[in-house]
Amino acid sequence: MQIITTHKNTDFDALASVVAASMLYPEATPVLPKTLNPNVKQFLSIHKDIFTFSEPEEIDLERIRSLIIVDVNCWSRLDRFHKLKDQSGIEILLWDHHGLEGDISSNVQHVEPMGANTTLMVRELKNRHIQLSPIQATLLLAGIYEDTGNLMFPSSKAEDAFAAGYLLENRADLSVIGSFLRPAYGEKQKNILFEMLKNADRMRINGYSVSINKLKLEGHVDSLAVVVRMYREIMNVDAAFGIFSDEEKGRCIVIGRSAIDGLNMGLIMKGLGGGGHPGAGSAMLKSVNPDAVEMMIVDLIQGNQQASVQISDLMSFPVFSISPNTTMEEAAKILREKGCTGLPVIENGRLVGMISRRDFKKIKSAGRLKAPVKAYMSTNVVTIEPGKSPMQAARLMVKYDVGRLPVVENDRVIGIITRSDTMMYFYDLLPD
Ligand SMILES: [Mn+2]
Repeated sequence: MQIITTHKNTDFDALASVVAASMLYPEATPVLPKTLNPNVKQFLSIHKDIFTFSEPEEIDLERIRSLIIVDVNCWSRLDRFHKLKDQSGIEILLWDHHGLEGDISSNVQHVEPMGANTTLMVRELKNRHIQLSPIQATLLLAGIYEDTGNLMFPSSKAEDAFAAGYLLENRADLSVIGSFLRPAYGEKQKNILFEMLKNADRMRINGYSVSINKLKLEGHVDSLAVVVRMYREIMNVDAAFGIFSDEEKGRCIVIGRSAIDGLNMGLIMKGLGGGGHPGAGSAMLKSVNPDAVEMMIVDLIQGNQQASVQISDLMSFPVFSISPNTTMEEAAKILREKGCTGLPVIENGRLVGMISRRDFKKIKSAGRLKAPVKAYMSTNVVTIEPGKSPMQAARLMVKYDVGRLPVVENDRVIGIITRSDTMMYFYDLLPD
């Protein structure tokens, strides 16, 4: 017997992957976990006759010879089939798009980082010229849209868009997708969101705006991820976290959303023992207090930052500089020769100003070209430290309308970072 299955709390990507797998492996029995996301449940309740699945309890584990696992690579997230973990003689076929490593070792692997797992499977359906009905195409597209945030999450790949295009070609119905992907947001969720907004605050961690909200919750509430997503949008922060503690059960559910590339929510949640995507993730922690969780999150964001690209990786050095007594005439010549638009002015090793091409506009008569640089340089110099992130540099440049920042460490200028250096970083044009 061959079984197809996926992760608990099944979302559209997981459901679509199971359906796609049953087209690729028509002999196999598709099995859905008992816990489905509310909108998936709704979708299935009106498509009952079209998509049929078995329940884990109906399957005799002894008879399984082959297991096709989709959209997950972690045994503990399977419903009942995790019992097969250490059983030998079972063939495992894995289809997964999560970049983080899991604990399922497989005989056949279709694992590739992709915005949605459905994308991997649609590519295969297309290659094999397997016909799709409009309803199948609709479900598959819902899977892609959900996991890629309508192709807007930074984890989305060109392949996801190609697959989406292929499904639209096969008459996927966008209005159906719209009504099911519209989050299950009800009275309970609204009250939680209002509660969160009442004691909302934001902080800066490594240049990112972050809001961490702690809330006591009793019992189970569906769709907390939707609440956190809306909370992030309203707060307009780079990343938002909801720490929902259930004192009775002695546990915390942490849900995070990130709208920024440098802050990988999946990695942060992995650090808390959970998981997810760059844009969204969650974790469940037992017997910890919410304040400790908050501190862990702050630490993880700081750690996350240190691991990624820093200003010291992007800056140019050595730095050409001039002294405050250099004449404007000479400064102009140096700027021309070095092909740069500005230079730091340094006296006794200390940064005292910046002179840029813009400053020459202040010169009213040719005679003034003999004046020293210190008469025209700007003295409120915005600097940055080498350990900061490219995003922080970009923010300073926008805020102070400057095109370059001297990189200062222990009062010494050790490099300079320009607008084009940061641009190269954001567009991934860095030399290897
Ligand atoms: Mn997925």
